[in-house]
Amino acid sequence: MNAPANDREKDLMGMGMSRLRKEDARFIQGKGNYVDDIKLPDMLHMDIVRSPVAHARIVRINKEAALKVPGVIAVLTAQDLKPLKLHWMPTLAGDVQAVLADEKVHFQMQEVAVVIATDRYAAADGVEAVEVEYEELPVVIDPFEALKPGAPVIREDLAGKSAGAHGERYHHNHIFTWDAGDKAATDAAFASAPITVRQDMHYPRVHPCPLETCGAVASFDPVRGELTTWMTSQAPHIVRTVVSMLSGIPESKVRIISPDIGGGFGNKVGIYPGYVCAIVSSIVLGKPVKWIEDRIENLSSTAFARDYHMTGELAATADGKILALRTNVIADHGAFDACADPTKFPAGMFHIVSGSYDIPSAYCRVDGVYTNTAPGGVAYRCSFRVTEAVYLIERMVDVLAQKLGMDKAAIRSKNFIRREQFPYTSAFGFEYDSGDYQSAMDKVLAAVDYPRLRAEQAQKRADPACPTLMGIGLVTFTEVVGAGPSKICDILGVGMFDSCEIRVHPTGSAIARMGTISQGQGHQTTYAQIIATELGISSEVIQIEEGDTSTAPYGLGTYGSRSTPVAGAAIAMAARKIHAKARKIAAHLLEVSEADLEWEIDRFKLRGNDDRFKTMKDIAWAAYNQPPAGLEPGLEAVHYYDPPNFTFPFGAYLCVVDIDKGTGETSIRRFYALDDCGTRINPMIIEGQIHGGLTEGFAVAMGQLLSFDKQGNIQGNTLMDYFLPTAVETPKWETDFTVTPSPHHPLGAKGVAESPHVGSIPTFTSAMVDAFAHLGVTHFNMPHTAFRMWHQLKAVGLAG
Ligand code: MCN
Ligand code: CUN
Repeated sequence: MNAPANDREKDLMGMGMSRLRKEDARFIQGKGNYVDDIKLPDMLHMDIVRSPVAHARIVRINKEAALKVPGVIAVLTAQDLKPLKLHWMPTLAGDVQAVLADEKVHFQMQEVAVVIATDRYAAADGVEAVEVEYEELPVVIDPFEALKPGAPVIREDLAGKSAGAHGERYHHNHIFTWDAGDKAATDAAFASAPITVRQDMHYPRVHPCPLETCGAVASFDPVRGELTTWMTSQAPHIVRTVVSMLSGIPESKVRIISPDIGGGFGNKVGIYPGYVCAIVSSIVLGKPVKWIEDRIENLSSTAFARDYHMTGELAATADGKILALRTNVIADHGAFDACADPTKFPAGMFHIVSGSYDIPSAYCRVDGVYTNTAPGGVAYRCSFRVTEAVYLIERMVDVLAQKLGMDKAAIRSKNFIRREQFPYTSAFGFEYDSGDYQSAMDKVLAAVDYPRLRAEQAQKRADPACPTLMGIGLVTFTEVVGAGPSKICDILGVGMFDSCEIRVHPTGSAIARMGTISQGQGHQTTYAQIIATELGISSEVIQIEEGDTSTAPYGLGTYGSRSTPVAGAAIAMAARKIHAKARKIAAHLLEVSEADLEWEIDRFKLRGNDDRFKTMKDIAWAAYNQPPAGLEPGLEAVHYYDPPNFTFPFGAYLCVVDIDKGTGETSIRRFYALDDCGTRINPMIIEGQIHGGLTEGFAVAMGQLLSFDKQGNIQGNTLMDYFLPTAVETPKWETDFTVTPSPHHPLGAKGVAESPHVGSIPTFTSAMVDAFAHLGVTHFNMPHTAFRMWHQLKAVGLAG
């Protein structure tokens, strides 16, 4: 009981400790519980008929042959959903999307009909037997073509609508125009600036490609009128709200459960037709219905990421001080605007595009466009278009440095927001909470001996016999995560707060429930660490439960690295409510006044007296047994936390590449990543998140791509083509950190999970382009595959 403070602290396994992952015990023994592990009595299986063409009228659908397939129970089309008014559904972006194609298909692999059968194989045979006659229409896959006057009309359902959810539409394939910043001031700064640079770039269409695809098991109980659905959702509560609104079933009778999720990465934020069809099928047939998509379906039809055609411009003085930033984006959103952004921000947080730099004037504009491609535009390990924004500004700073003949590090130093300028309001109105960019970059440059690397590069450039081109990439990024303050961030009107409920049991263990849901981030481990430190209860006896709308308080889910900034704060605040009550109980038990008590690790003690104390365990027992007069029994609390601001994690990354002059093969010689996420809850988990994010960044920069041919056939939608790096291809990562706490977060913590992805992608491009910088190259687009590099080498007269 009276062990030394050091030992007691260690026993808690609280914040700051590299506690091993609690969830690994089940994952590494194959004991996880994923949606496809859910098996209910009498469960039916659903499979989806998808369009082979990208744009066509549906002339006829014949179900007869399918209904004769043994085991097939039903075939549903848009015609069957019409009487229920469920053939179209609202998207998170304020558009509508066909649940099943209604008279027309808009992209290849669009959902046309569903087949429900007694087993998965019969359902698939049924899908083969459904006959659909299509009358093909002209296809548009290029957003620039889509905006031309005579372009085919993609969304006939919107004919004549000159306004959408985000204002005016100036063309039948135009979705919205969104802008931020001060256009007049920015234009004026450009008109009088001594130096300007401009660069077009395409951030290609990629896909998060989680190992587990999307799926659901819907179970409607016609007797009780209750709907329970297990599904792969990063945001189960908002799904419950939407399902209730669409189906008319009271929200109290809808239960959404996200069990273990095999990776989300943004792919599992949206609401897909498959989920809706599984639910409708269960309601119609009165039996549980399971739908699990396959890999090709996942890559072809669920939310892609990016596909931003960006133009960046910087205005500067001759010695490299940036005066203004201007960007213009044409954003391909596919056939339905199904982006998952806070409702008021159709381009997400793209206006973080001024980055880590003190830029006096800035303006950005984004135009969303429909094409005959799959809907999406979700983030992929990125807080709502932050990846695109960081890519743009970091590329532009490099382009400017090149034009001025300045070093990449020097130009960044010259333009950094300095430590003493925080809190700093950007030209776009974001209030950056804290940062120290110069110290972060200096630490990285010293760690890799930057001057020596530059000397080596100069030597290699001077030697024509050198078989490789050496490139050095440097990026100093700022993210915006933790959406978000409810006053500006909502999803379909629900504010983006988050929540936590903690219940301490009589014997001093506890259970806590949150409105977030882990997809691999280790919340069961790290959330318990926060509570352990706040309450003095060992994290080993704190159970964490997420993802069940019937038990957890309402929360907005896990994406945009918001769990630590928002739910993490809710956890600390709920624990502090319990702490305050515990203090009252301790005072009562020790018969002293509350003011005479001090808190030490796991106990309240009489100030300065190590022998008179009550541990949290003693207090928990007393709470259920002899609470002071006037105090309710029990020891629990709920807290809903609405953050006052976002958090702004940052980092400095450096990459060294060697490109074979003959083949274009690239080797990542070194990758050094320094991250600052404020207070660190679990350093080991942070490191794991950073390794994962860097690996996904490597995948995007070096190989991932979804593209379309002229007929709208999707390319790259199998794992034969889509690049998922294994341990063989993945470089060795070196990680480092600084700690600049967030002043407004109760723990000083910022999010971290997406930083390595956001920061690494432009670092790879920076390094690849740097290898060619002495040959006059300023930019080329991703992915930097060997084949594309070989073309690049040829373009500058190398590679034979
Ligand atoms: N953490 C910490 N100290 C901090 C910040 C975070 O110890 N200062 C810990 C947290 O306690 C948590 C983890 O790091 O266990 C990530 O926290 P955070 O940065 O708050 O991000 P979220 O938990 O909200 O995770 C979401 C984020 C997103 S949006 C994507 S995309 C992504 C990512 O997480 N998807 C992932 N990492 C993933 N990792 C896995 N394995 N699988 C996914 O699908
Ligand atoms: Cu940003 S992809 Mo994550 O938000 O689920």
